Formats: sequence, structure tokens, C-alpha cells
Amino acid sequence: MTEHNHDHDHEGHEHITLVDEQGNETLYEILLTVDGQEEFGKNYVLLYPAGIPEDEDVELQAYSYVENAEGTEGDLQQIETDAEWDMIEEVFNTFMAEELFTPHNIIVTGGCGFIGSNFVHYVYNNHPDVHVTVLDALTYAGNLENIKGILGDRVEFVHGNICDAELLDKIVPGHDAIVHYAAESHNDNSIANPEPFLKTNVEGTFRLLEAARKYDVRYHHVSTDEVYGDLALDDPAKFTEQTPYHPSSPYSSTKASSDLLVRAWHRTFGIRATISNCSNNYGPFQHVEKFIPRQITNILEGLRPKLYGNGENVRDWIHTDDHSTGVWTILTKGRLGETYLIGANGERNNITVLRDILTVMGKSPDDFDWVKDRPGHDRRYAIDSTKLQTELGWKPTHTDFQKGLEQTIKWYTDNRAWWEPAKAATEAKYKQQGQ
Ligand code: NAD
Ligand code: TDX
Repeated sequence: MTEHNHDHDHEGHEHITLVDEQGNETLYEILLTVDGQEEFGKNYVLLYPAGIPEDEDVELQAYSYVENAEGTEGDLQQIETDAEWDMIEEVFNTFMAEELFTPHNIIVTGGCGFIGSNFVHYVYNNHPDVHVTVLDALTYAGNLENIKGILGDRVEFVHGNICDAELLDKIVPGHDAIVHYAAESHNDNSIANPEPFLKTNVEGTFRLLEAARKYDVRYHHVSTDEVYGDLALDDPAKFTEQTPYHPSSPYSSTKASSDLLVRAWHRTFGIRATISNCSNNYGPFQHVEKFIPRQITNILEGLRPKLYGNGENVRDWIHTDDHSTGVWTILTKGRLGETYLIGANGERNNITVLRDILTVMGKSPDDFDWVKDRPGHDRRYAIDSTKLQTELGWKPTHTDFQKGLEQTIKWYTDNRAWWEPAKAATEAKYKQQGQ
């Protein structure tokens, strides 16, 4: 069976024309593509005849294919083994289901940080039948203010450390899932002092996995695209779930280590786990040590923004709201043991983002300082989130980065009381590092 023709119609549906042995052509629509690379070294497509009303019974066709050099489907092949059929059936059932796992009582670690607190708000606003226990040590990066407005019957706060096994023995029983966000999250800090990264990111994950094992609790692991290292600026490739791990910094190597622990605990002990690796987040409530908030708040304080190296490094930006819906989708629909990449096609180099910020804030686009580069500075991150989009039906909603950036600038302008207490100490630390 060979693929004859592959195109998109005006509604974005993908079509394939198949030619049988007699030379008859039939037009099919691609219902689903399935990523079976890790297990079978192939991908799969599920097809149904085009133009058939949705409620009519049709026989689906499934074929395997190996991506060719252009990154598109090569020839379609018959499926050979029962194991492949079982996997396709599992993905199809996942695709058709609204939610396969319906949590009612979850622990969110790091729920007072930037991204964790966004997820807690997302669950509070969209899943009223779910109770959230936030476990957070309130490090320099944690701020109870981030969830203060929603604490009560449905959102409870426990002040504690994820490395504290005794505490986990007290709070984990009775919960049906752990969503693990807590981490030391800043690359520059990991270069100045790696030790807390080993403790929280590696040992902390180990403790949570042990608790998930002991109390048979589902576990979702929030990780980063930085585990894959970096791409060259002119490389057309993006990271996929198959990209080999190649972390560069103490931070990303501890995140990579924690991902590997999750994979091993799933395989060896049968922990019901999923992993997500997301690209750079932006939005309100991000700590002023990170790139975008640092530059905005510098301008608001009358300081000049600071750009590392030559400013050519590329980051793939996603709004933190979209990260939260991605994690919820994977928690409730993801296949156990699987990794899903979360990204929103937001590649931009740092100098472009900085000049956008300066322009929106009424400054000259050259009104910034070049500062010392970050050692080991990753050149470019780029995420291919096809698997999450096609298998689980997730889509980002904040697709206009410029608009999201303007809203973020407005938020920092309107919420000085939130970030001012952390600003001076953060800048003092950077100054010491020559940044
Ligand atoms: P953050 O630094 O803003 O927040 C981290 C939170 O974890 C804080 O509330 C802190 O108090 C808490 N915490 C730290 N150590 C703890 C410990 N030992 N016990 C309990 N709580 C502890 O981080 P963030 O940017 O919100 O990132 C959250 C997660 O998302 C991290 O796992 C990070 O690796 C991942 N991630 C971040 C990005 C990004 O762009 N920021 C992208 C992809 C993935
Ligand atoms: O002042 C700065 N000037 C500058 O040029 C800062 C703070 C950063 N940068 C550059 C370094 C990076 O190329 O901006 C880019 C973004 O820097 P960070 O905000 O520190 O993010 P990054 O190192 O890319 O990592 C982030 O995304 C992946 C998060 O901090 C991680 O937690 C996440 O895993």
C-alpha cells in the first residue's frame, strides 16, 4: 500500500489518497497519528473514508510508517504484531475519551511558585469537584500570596518540604494523584550553587516517587525541555519525545535525573506515572530573577535591562495558562509511562523579546546593557508538541505572543507590591555575578 497524495483541506483536515492493487483510489481523512517510536520504532496513522457523516459506522484503517528524511510519512505499511494493535487501540480509546482518569483529591507540590500556582488556579476555576492540597516549602521562589485568594475548602496549604518522607507519610494517603511542580528552577542559581538543586530536584522527586509507590497514587512529573540540551540556531529540527537527553546546566541535569527516576519507577515498580517537558513559560507571577520579569521590572525601577552574551539565544515561549491545560490533559488522558512535550511554537531570540519589551514600555530599543554570558548557555530550545496535540487533543490558546507579553507587562506595572520585596536582593545577586 503506498501513499499517493497527502494534503490539507480548507478546514485543516489532513487527507491521504490510497491506491489498492487494482489501481482504485480512495480518499481518507487522517483521524489520528500515533507515536510508537519508543516501543516499535515506527509511527501509525488511523484513517477513515473522507466525506462520511460523523455518526455513520465506518471501518477505520490503520497503517504504520517510518518518517522519511523530510519528516513526513514515508510509505504506509501493514501493521504486523498484536502488540502494535493493542497500543493503537489504547491510543484510540484515549483519543475518544473525555477523561480517562478523574482525580478528586490531588497534591500539587510547588503550588506557591509561578507555574504551580497557575495550575492550582486552573483546577480551582475549571474542576470544582477536585480538592487540591498544595505542598510547598516557601523557598525564596514560593509566595503564599499566589494562592491566598482561593485557600479554603477546596484548596488547602501544607507548609513543608518534598524531601520530608515523614511528612509525605502523613499527607499522601487519601489523595489520588501527585502533580509535582516543586523545584529549584533557575539556571543561574544552579551555576552559583548547585547543591539545593540536587536536594530538591533529585532527592525530592525520589521521595515523592517512593510515596506514590507506597500509597499507590498516580504521579505526574512536570519537567522541562532543557533536559534535551540545545539546538543550533539554524537547525530546522525541534525537540521531540525521542530526542536523546543531553542537559547542559546543573539545573537541567537535575531535572533530567528526576525524569529518569520517574521512568525507572514506572518500569520497575509499576508507578502510574506520566511526564511532561515544557518550553519556557511567561506570564504573571513569574519571579523577577527570570528573563522577562527581570527586564520589565528593571525598566519600572529605572534600571537598564541586561542581555547575556550576544542576545541571539532562542527560547520557545508558552503562556503559563497553556502549560496548565497541557498538564491537566496529560494527567487525565495521558498514557501511563509516556512523556509528552508541551509547547506553543513561540520561538524568539532574546534580543527580539527585549526590544519588544522596551518598545512597549516606551523606551528606545537600544536602551539596555550587554552583560557577561551565562556559562554553558544553551543556544536554542524548540518544542514539537505534535504528540500531545494529535493523541490527546490539546491546543494552546495564547497564540499571540506580542499580546501575551503586553498583558504581562501590564500585570507587573499594576502589581508592584507583589514583586518589589524580591527585587533588590535578586539584583544584588546578579551584580555579584557580573550580570
Ligand atoms: P518557581 O521557582 O517559580 O517555583 C518553585 C516552587 O517550588 C516554589 O513555590 C518553591 O517554594 C517550591 N519549592 C522549592 N523547593 C521545594 C521543596 N524542597 N519542597 C517543597 N517545595 C519546594 O518554579 P516555576 O518556574 O514555577 O517551575 C515549576 C516547575 O516547572 C519546575 O519543576 C520547573 O522545572 C518546571 N518548568 C519550568 C519552566 C519555566 O519556564 N519556568 C518550563 C518548563 C518546566
Ligand atoms: O537577565 C537575563 N538576561 C538574559 O539575557 C536573564 C535572567 C536571562 N537572559 C537569557 C538567558 C536565556 O537565554 O534569557 C533567556 C531566558 O533565561 P531564563 O529566564 O533564566 O530561562 P531559561 O534559562 O531559558 O530557563 C527557563 O526555561 C526552562 C526556566 O527558568 C526553567 O525553569 C525552565 O526549565
